Amino acid sequence: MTEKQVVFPQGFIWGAATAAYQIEGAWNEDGRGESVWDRFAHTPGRVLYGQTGDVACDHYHRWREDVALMRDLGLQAYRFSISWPRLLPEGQGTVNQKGVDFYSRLVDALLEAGIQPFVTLFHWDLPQTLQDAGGWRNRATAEAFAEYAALAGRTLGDRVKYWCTLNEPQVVLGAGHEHAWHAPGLNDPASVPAVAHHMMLAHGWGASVLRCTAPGAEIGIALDIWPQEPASGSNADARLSQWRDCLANRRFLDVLFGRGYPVELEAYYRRLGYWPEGADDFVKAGDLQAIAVPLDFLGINHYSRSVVRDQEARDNLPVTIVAGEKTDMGWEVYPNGLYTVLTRIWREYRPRRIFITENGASYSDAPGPDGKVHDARRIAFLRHYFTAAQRALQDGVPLAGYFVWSLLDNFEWALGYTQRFGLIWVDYQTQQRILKDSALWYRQVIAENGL
Ligand code: IFM
Repeated sequence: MTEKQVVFPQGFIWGAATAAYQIEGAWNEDGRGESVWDRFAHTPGRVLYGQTGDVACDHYHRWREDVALMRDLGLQAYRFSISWPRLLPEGQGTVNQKGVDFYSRLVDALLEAGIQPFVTLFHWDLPQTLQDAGGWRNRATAEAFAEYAALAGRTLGDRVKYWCTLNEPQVVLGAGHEHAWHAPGLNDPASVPAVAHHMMLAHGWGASVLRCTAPGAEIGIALDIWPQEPASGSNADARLSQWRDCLANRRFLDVLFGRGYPVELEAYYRRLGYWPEGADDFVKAGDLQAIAVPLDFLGINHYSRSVVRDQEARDNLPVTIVAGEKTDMGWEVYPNGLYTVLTRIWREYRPRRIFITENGASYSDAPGPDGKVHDARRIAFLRHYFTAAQRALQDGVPLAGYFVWSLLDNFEWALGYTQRFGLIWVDYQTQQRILKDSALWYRQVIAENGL
């Protein structure tokens, strides 16, 4: 197929994505409460070079300029997240009207620019007050999330049509509660199954209250799906890849699509004593139904794959292999993985629609002597991933849109500002923005609805 033939269906939505803590800054302005990421980043040794999201891209003050850039690119949609503690400084209870006003103005400006807002409610910045009370280990946090979702629906639901409840719960689980790489910085594997369940419950309850408070809303969740492929044809590698798929992907997909938790997952945690029986079981009557509330779309964040080999079978070799070309994150460039993910999810779960809610690459290309950013590797990356998505469309996958991660270079969590995913370069000293070559190229893709 020649590139010219890579066209997308009419009405396909092209967008870009960001998240509140990664771009907004203004961490303690206008009544915003503290989030777990403020606490984490302010704790020495947690984030590379001690960097924080205190200022980030200063989007809280520069949002008008950023919306103008989006309009200039011809973006049809913009996926951003609401900072929960900006709306509810304590996580529940008193509402911060200035926070509501900020997102309300942003939504109005987007709509005026012809850009559909896609709102994510939870992109990792849990209010610290809720964390102090136990965070996602507590069922009460899911209740607080439902209150927050209702508030967001009541205040923005008249204008925002597309909603994602949670972003990448797997990362909050593994990086945040098991390995302490992310906020809240816990090394508490025993909490993992309850934390996962309470996040799923928050999703289900949040989706249900949005249905009431934002009539006509299209509701989904954004999961990061990493295929776990076996390194060889051996049974040991196959078994390991299936288990890792269960831990990373199926634990969320199965329960969201009404199949309950994978039996092997439950048995594993029960054996470890992490999933109590009887009255102490954190799964209560009605929970699984609440979680499996029908969704309008599934959001898939996809970046790369893991190739795994069984360590016990082959002593001293690393479990995960990364071969071939890599981005600056060390993630393999493997566009076929996107095709595999899309067709597999469609085959096995039949979501009504799918959005690629994130895909992109970190490359550090900086402005050259001509003042421009020639990020040819990002263009090549996106070209190949777009082509893989279009192949999935041709095979019947109901893919409705594509959000490039990210609109702007931003705070890449524990890696601080060392990774640049943006279509737009950000100079963190001056806050100058420069459209990279990839942004100009993306503008053309959007205008032509294809390559
Ligand atoms: O920056 C993150 C984003 O917050 C969630 N998905 C992956 C991106 C790149 O690591």
